[in-house]
Amino acid sequence: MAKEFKRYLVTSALPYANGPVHIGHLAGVYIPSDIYTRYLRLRGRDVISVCGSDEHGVPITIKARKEGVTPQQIVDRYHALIKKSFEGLGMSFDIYSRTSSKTHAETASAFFRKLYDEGKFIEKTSMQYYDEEAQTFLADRYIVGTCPKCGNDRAYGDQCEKCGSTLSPDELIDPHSAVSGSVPVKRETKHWYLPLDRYEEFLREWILDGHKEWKTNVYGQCKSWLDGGLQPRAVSRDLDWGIPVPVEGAEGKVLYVWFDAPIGYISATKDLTPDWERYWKSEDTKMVHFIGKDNIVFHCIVFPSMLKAHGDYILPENVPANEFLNLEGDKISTSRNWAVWLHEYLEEFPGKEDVLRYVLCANAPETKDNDFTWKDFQARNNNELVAVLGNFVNRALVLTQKYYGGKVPACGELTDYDRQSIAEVAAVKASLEGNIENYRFREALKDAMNIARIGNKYLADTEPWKVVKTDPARVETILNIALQITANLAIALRNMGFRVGVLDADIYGP
Ligand code: B3M
Ligand code: ZN
Repeated sequence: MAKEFKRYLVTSALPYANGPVHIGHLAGVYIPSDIYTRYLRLRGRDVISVCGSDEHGVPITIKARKEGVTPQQIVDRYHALIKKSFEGLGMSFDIYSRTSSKTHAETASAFFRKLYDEGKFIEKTSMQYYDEEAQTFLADRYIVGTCPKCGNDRAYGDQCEKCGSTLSPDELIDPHSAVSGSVPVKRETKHWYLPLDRYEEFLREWILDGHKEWKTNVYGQCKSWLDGGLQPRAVSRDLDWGIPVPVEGAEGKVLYVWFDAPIGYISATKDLTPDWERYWKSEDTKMVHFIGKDNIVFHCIVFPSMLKAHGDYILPENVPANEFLNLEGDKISTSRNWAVWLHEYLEEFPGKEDVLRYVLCANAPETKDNDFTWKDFQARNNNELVAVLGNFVNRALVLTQKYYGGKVPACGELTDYDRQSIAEVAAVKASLEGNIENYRFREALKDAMNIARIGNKYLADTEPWKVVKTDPARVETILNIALQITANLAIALRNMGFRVGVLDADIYGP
């Protein structure tokens, strides 16, 4: 039997504050998490949704260097831009925090320190690439070269964006510095590693045996990581931007961004409420991480191992990661400026936030990569939102206005057909709820639209505009039912985060 939870903690991947948010982020992470959270709130459940900017890591320092500004200036700029555009879209996070906050530095340091004091890390000295010209170690994206797997000559020291492989700097062919372009030398440096191999058994049991219900793309990636065998992972870097490693003799070293970023979920909760422990330290909390597929290993393998090592916190109950959204058949790319940026959309289509939400949810890459096209955007707007949803609501409201001056007419005796239509709506509502609870948001949106389809069919079949001439009393009942269907539709779409202004009532009750 499924476990009953008393409260929910919803997290959404923290966007890097080195660029604006685009439709790929929205379809993959933020629209689904917002629908899930809004639905739980409408049901009267105890739920909080946390997010914030991820303000550390090499992509930020590289951008700052390129522009000749400080990393702090970069993150201040993009944190403000991202926060504002999320608000513009109507995202309903309970807090949108940032990892450069004081709370976060304290929380991440304390987390590291506890693991350090309890001997949960390995200390290792190794030879790493060093740029003699720029006098800096070359962590992650500071080193570029040719990918050994696909031959892409712009692969990074941590990842090849072309083929998606995770890499280590030593695997790169013809490595050179992204800072000065020079060929790096090797220098000795000490770092702390989380020995993931020690958590393999726990992870196998917890995920492979215990969470067979996870989405197949997520479960499959976890299985292949675990079957491949886990290695110790460095949790520190030689950089001057980040949270200083809180131990003696660690000058010039900071926490690896993927060590501190997920702890950001904890710090954000702390900033939201003094009652944060109720969410993080109770088995009655259902924690759900919304992420994109490139973040699966960090949320399913690395962060849970950190949480397990720490011991005070709960583990996620589900990690419903989505695949990627392409744009007009081509991979979305920040560096090639191939994207629809949220802040630009909001400027160009004022008042059309719901259209974007609708299209991105209807076409969300839930089980495979998907494509966004402007043609499809237009078609869905005209053939679905206008022709199905708008048409029904408009007819129900216009007729009510015309015959009853805008007042809801009384419901008289019901025909079998009335009862059948009402029952259909109830069945769709139940299906919609099940779909949201199980992270099938596209299906849930189809359910919501089916309520409008039932409404359109109901009006077409009952023909109130004709019946009004012969049996006006019957029309009262017909429009009463049409308005009930409209109300159900409004609520269903509220779950989707649409700003329908029809109803604000709490339809589900506690
Ligand atoms: N900033 C990576 C990304 O945007 C990263 C997510 C952190 S979640 C803790 O893909
Ligand atoms: Zn590659």
